[in-house]
Amino acid sequence: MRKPTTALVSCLVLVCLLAIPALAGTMVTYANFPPAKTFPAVQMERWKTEVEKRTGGELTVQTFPGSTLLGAKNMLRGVQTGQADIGCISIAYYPGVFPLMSAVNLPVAFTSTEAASLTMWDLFLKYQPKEFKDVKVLAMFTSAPSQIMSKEPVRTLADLKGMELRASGSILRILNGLSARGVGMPMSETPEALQKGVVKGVVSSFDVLKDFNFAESCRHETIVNLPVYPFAVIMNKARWESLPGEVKMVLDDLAREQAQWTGQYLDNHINDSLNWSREQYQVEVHKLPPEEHAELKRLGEPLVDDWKADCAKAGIDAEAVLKDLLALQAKYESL
Ligand code: DTR
Repeated sequence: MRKPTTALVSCLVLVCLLAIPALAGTMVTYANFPPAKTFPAVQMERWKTEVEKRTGGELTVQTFPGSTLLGAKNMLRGVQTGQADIGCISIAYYPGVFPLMSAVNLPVAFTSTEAASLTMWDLFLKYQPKEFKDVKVLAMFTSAPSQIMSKEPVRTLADLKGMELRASGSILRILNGLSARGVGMPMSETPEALQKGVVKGVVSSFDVLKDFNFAESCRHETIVNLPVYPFAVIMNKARWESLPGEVKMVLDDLAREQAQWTGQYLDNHINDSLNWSREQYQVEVHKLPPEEHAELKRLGEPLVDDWKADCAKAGIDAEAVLKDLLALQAKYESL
């Protein structure tokens, strides 16, 4: 029998080596801007676990929380250009870029994150907005309703006068209407701004009291039920197209469940965070006089008009979107 030539053996070895990565499946990177403890990063880890399990390891996900791969403001561009395969964006940090889905940031008084997140997902599915045409959307979810967390007590709206508060999106405008001083910045820059005294408080959902330890400096919490913030998990389009069909199916099937899971997680976590802050730092929770809630509502109204004007410019039927948003909110909040 003839012995195999050295060239043939080398060829076989090369073929085997090239086959190993194919057998090991595909690895994708997933960037996130806030730290690992916060809810956008917690949902990212849950998504990774489920994806790896459901694809039998065919897709593995390498996660980068805390702006270690991309930060809050370069996330969108970074995913579009392939610096990361997947990224989590806060829609409110990109004014004017996502007119349709910004509807979810309007002052419509969501009381549940689960309901807000499912509403957002259904709205996205129905309208397939072209503002996301350059990326693949893998998941959507929202923050919980936004509240005031401050160093000094805010017992009535008059206490807000001149107070520098960190916010973003539609809430900035509401604050300015109240003669507070809204300072816009992503959540990932807020710990430093609070520590340096650039801001005297934060408007966000109560999860941040524990997850960023804001309860230590913000001992006063005021319930104002301002808007939720919408988030989207997006993937580089070409990278998405390169995935095997069965992997794509697993990711698509997971999307709605991920919205619901994240909403439920955050609804529970809000209570946990508030209880922890009471025990740890004896924070006080204030309620505004009832008539001041009506004032907050009045201040939110022009935002809806502005949003409608943005939609008109982008050729979006704002009335139809708002009608659907309110119907979905009513449906999910009554479950
Ligand atoms: N309130 C929004 C969203 C938000 C709420 N909790 C966190 C934690 C980490 C990042 C963002 C958020 C905001 O202020 O950006």
